[in-house]
Amino acid sequence: MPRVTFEAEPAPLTVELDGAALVIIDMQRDFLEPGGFGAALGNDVTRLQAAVAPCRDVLAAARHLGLLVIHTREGHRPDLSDAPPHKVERGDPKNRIGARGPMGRILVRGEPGHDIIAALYPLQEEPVIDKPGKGAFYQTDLELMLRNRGIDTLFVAGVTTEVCVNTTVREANDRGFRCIVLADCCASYFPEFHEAGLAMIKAQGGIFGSVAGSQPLLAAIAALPNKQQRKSM
Ligand code: TIU
Repeated sequence: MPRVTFEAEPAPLTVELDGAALVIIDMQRDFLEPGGFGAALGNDVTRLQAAVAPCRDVLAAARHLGLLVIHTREGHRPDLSDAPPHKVERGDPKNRIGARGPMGRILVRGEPGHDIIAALYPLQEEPVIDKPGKGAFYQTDLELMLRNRGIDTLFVAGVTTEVCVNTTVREANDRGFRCIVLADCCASYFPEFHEAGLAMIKAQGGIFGSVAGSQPLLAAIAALPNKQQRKSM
């Protein structure tokens, strides 16, 4: 696969696409649609909609290129044996993790609300990581999957910017992965936390990673010669 160069903060980047994957964090009905976990926490879930179209465009480009795409979902086993009691106990008992809502039991694997939204639904061959925590590396086989494929760079998208995206990026950074957070492909229930979440990643020379818009990346991908042209170069 070719390499792309595009604008990013704190500095422009060149990425060998062979060593890169797109990781889409928790674009689940439970966070984006009314009646799920996000709404149960008292949030305005419509705020996350802004990330859907940019994610869809990057996902389409990644699929076209043949880039590894990994989806994650936050949630727990139906018996909640993997849910820390202190996590479950937070919030109104009628509305907490495991309670029954309009999309099934809140944040429970296998329930309609736990699934990924239709617009970004994984293809059969795209791995889906079910994670019990906010970070995608905690108690999952994500790291093994990335190392087995020689991946060292992650394009990160999803929700929410300051919670699962930030936690995952911090985990990835400590494990030696380079993270490029796609700003408009992420969203938060709190616009100010979205901005702060991105600022924290790219500050201090990119202390946790880089932040880029999806447009510069997509433009760089669109400018790539196609396979046939590459062969004759
Ligand atoms: N509440 C909130 O902002 N986020 C989460 O609980 N999980 C994720 O970010 N996926």
